[in-house]
Amino acid sequence: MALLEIRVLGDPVLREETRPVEAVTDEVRQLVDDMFETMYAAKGIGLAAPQVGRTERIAVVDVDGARYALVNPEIVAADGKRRGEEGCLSIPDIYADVERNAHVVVRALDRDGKSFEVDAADLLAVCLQHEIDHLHGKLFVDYLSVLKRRAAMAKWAKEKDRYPGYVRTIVPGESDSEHPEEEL
Ligand code: GNR
Ligand code: NI
Repeated sequence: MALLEIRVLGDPVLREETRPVEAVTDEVRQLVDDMFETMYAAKGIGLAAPQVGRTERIAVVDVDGARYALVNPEIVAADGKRRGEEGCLSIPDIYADVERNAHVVVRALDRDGKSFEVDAADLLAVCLQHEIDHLHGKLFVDYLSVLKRRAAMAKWAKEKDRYPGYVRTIVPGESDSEHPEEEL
């Protein structure tokens, strides 16, 4: 297993369309395992391949113990509306309210290449939509109004200097805030 570097806003890989995985090989399983390790170390509830610089259509999530590796995930049903605060490991310390479907059904392949469906509500549904967006180059800040997006980008303009080369190195055990003094 290995910790992967997380790419932050400004890295073009976050804006790329991913390519479907043709076969769930040992290499794919290795990437899934490394993504889980990286997500846990970063204290995230989800992680998509572009966030670790990869263009395969792969994401992982763990929302309160509901843990899924998702290869080639797609939303097959969606309903309801829900607004909630989102954050992203690729846009550290920026948070904003986003409207999402309250309920989604997602179909994907698991780490054995077997098709499954997850019927999700609440935070798990939000996280799945957030990750699938990543797989299409879309970020939560894209949903903000012009004014809110401008405010978020002004804050990010200061934050981004902490990530030279758009790379964020995760240190296990380190606070998820990049500025621990701000937690006081
Ligand atoms: O850790 C994360 N928390 C989160 C909170 C609300 C909505 C979505 C998320 S996903 C995010 C991890 C991440 O950036 N995944 O791509
Ligand atoms: Ni994200």
